Parts: sequence; structure tokens; C-alpha cells
Amino acid sequence: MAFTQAPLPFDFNALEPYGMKAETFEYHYGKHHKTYVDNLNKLVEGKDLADKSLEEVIKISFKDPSLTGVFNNAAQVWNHTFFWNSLKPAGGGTPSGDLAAKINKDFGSFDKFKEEFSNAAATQFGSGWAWLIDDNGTLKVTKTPNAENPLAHGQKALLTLDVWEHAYYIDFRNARPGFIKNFLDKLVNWDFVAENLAKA
Ligand code: MN3
Repeated sequence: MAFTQAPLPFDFNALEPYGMKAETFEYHYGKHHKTYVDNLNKLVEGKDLADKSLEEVIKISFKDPSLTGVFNNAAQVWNHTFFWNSLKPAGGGTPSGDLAAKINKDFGSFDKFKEEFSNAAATQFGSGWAWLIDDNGTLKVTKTPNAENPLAHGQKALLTLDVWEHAYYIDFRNARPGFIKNFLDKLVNWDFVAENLAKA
């Protein structure tokens, strides 16, 4: 059974009032993300891996140096779907309820979380991802290079930001810090983060 690309959870132009053009999604969803799905399907065709879940493929291939290509594409399929869900029109601002309390407890304050997340996203050298994760019950900020993700490390992802240059070049050119600030101010889907936190 082939892996499929999950639909984008909003229209291509839905984030235009919030700093991200339709053109970004035409390329990032329509070309980059789609290519990872197509490459993954080619790499696992006719193999046992083709019948496993995407999450299983990520965990298995991360531990096997002969499956680096499979890992890179499988993880990028998963990471991008997770990233689209981390965004919403008129998002950003502050979380509420249990999630807000947990952030305050584990980071000291929401501003401290924002500072740590911004710093991780800005200092990931080259391509990669910034994450908010649940690591055995404690919220932490991490960053990963290239396709690597919390799943591969046995951690639960709650929120991500793609900091590959293709993620921000159309809207922010080379200015990654502007992209990070815009994400936190206007785009974070805190409902998605709260749902992930509540999952077993
Ligand atoms: Mn990307």
C-alpha cells in the first residue's frame, strides 16, 4: 500500500493575511512535500516496509544505516504533515488551560518558552526543525538537523517549525528571525499542541 500525502488543513491562500503567501504552499506543499512522498514510495516499493505505518518506517529506518534514504524521506513526509497542522489562520498568541499551566511549570513562563523556541529555531545551522516536545512528562524545546525528528528519538512531538530555507524564502527571503517571530505571533495552532499533549 502506497503512502499518501495528507491534505493541507487549510486553503493555499488562507495564511496570506498572516504573512505566508499561497505561492509558499504551492511550492512547499505541492512540490517539496509531494516529492518526499513520491520518493518514499519508490524506495519501499515491493519491500516489507511498504506495509508498515509511516511511524514504524521512521523508527525502523532511523536505526539502520542502510536505510538512510528511506528515513530521510519518511521523516520528511511526517514532519511536513505535522508542520501544516502546527499552523492556522489567526493563530499564535498564548495557549490556555492545562497546556498554558504546563508551559509555565516547565519553562518558568510563556515568554521564556518563546525565547527558547526562537533561539532553537534561529540557531539550527543549515536545514532542520525546531520542536516543542513532551520528553517523559517534561516539556522541552529541541532542534534537529535535516529530517531528524522527536519520533526517531522516542519523544512525543507537540509543535514544530520547519527552518529549512525553502520554508521561508518566498515570504521572508533570507530573514529566518522574521519568519520565526511571525510564526509565534500569528500562526501557531495551540489547539493542535493541546491535543498532542493530551494524547497518551
Ligand atoms: Mn520543508
